[in-house]
Amino acid sequence: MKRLLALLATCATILGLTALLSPPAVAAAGCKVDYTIASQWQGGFQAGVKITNLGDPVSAWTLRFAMPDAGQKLVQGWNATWTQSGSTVTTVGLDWNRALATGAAVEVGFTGSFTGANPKPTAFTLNGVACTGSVGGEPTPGPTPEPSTGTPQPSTGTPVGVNGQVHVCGVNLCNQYNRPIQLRGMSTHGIQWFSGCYNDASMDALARDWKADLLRVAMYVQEDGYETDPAGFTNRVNSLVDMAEARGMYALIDFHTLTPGDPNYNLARAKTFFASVAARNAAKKNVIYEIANEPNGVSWTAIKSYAEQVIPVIRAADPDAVVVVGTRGWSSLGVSDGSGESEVVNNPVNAANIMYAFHFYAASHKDNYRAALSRAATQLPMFVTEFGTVSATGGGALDRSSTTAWLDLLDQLKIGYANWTYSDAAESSAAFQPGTCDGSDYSSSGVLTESGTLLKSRISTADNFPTS
Ligand code: IDC
Repeated sequence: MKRLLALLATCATILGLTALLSPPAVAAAGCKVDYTIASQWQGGFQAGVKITNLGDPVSAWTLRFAMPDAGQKLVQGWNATWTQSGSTVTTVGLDWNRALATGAAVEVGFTGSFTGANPKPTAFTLNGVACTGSVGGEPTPGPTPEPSTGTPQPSTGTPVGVNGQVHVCGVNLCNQYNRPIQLRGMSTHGIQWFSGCYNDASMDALARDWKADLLRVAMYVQEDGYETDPAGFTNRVNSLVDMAEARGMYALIDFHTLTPGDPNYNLARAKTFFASVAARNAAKKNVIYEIANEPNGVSWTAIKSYAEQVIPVIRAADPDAVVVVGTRGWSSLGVSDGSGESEVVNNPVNAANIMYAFHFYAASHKDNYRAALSRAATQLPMFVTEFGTVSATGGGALDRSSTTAWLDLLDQLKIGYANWTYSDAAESSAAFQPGTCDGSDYSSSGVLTESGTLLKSRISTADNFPTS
C-alpha cells in the first residue's frame, strides 16, 4: 500500500498534479455557515451570513450558495464582494477580512429581494468545500470559533488613524473593527472660486481646532469648474486629498454636478475624472467618492443608470472604497420632487459598498424631510454629504432649532455629515466672515460667522469611534 501511494505520488509529481494529493485549502466538512434573516419586509430582506472556518487556515476565501427560489435576488452586500449568477451567489472576502485562520469567523451580509417564498439558501461551499453545518442544521462539531479581528492596530489618534479603511455594513458606515461610526466635517465651497480658503493653516485648523473627521472637496463640474480644465481640477482635488490625509481626515471627493441636474449630461466627464482619481488614490484609506452632488429635474431611474456606469469605473481602480450616490430632487431622496425614499428602497443601485446622499437646508427642510430620512435610514446606508444651517439658497437667517433637531437626529442615527461651507463666501451658510480666508485665523470668534460658530461647537466634541 505504501509503495502504491509512493508510486501514485511520483506519478502525480511527474504529471504536475501534486496539488490533487495535497490537503485541500479547507479540509472536508471544515466550515460552518450561520445564515440569519435580520429583517424582512414586503418583497425584501436583510440577511447575515457568519462563516466559520473549521479547516486549515485560508489566505483568501470564496463562499458560494444557492438561492432556492427563482424570485430571490441579491440586491446589495457588504463586507465582501457579492455577485449573483442564476441561482448561485458568490461572495469573496476583501483585503481586510480575506484571511481566515482555523476556527476564525467572518460576518458578512446582504439585502435581497424576493417574490414568492423566501427560503433559506442551500449548498454553502467555502473554497469549494461543502459547509456541512449550514442553514439551520446541527452545528458541526469542531473547534470553538475565535474572533476574526486579529490584533487591533495601534491607533494614531486621528480619525483615519483610528478607523482605517471604512466600509458599508448594513445601513451604517463601519470602521476597520467593523463597528458603525459617524464622520462629521465640513464641505469646501466651489474650489474654482475659494481656493484661498484651502491652505495648510486652514487645514490645520479644521483638523486640530475644529476636530473634523472629514473634508468634502466640492469640485463643480460646470460654472467655471472641471469642464474648463480637467487636468488642473483633478490635480487640485488630489492635493486636497493629500492635505486631508496628512492630517488624518477623510476626504469626500464630490463631483459637484448641479446645473444641469441630469448627471448623465456629465457621464463621460465623470468616467474620465473618477478613473483618474480612483487610480491615483487607490492605496489611500481616507478617500470616499461622491459621484453626483444633487441630481435635479431627473428621474431616479436615470440617476441609477448613471451610478451603475460610474461605479464600475471606480471599482476597477479602487475596489474597496465607499461610493456615495446622489438622490432625486437635489439629493432629497425625492422628497423635494413630491416623491420619497421608497423609489430607492424598491429599486436600489446594483452595487456593493455604497451609500445614498441626503441633503437638507435647515431653514427650508424640516419635519417631513427628517421623517423621510429616518425611515430611509432603517433600510438604506445614508450619508448627509451636504447640509446648511440656513435656507436652500445658501443665505437667509440661520435656523438654530431646526439645525439642532437635524444634528441630534444624525448623531442618534450615526449618519455622517459635511456642512456647506468651510469658506468666507458672502452668504450666511459660510463659516467665515467675508474676506477672512486671506488671514491665518480659521478658528476664533473674530472670523467665524454664526453658522461657523455653531458648526465648530458641534463638530469639535469628542468622537466616539469603537476600537474593538
Ligand atoms: C450655492 C453657493 C452659491 C453659488 C450657488 C451656485 O452657496 O454661492 O452661487 O451654489 O453655484 C446646494 C448646492 C450648492 C449650493 C447650495 C446653496 O449643492 O452648490 O451652493 N445648495 O444654494 N444645494 C442646496 C443648497
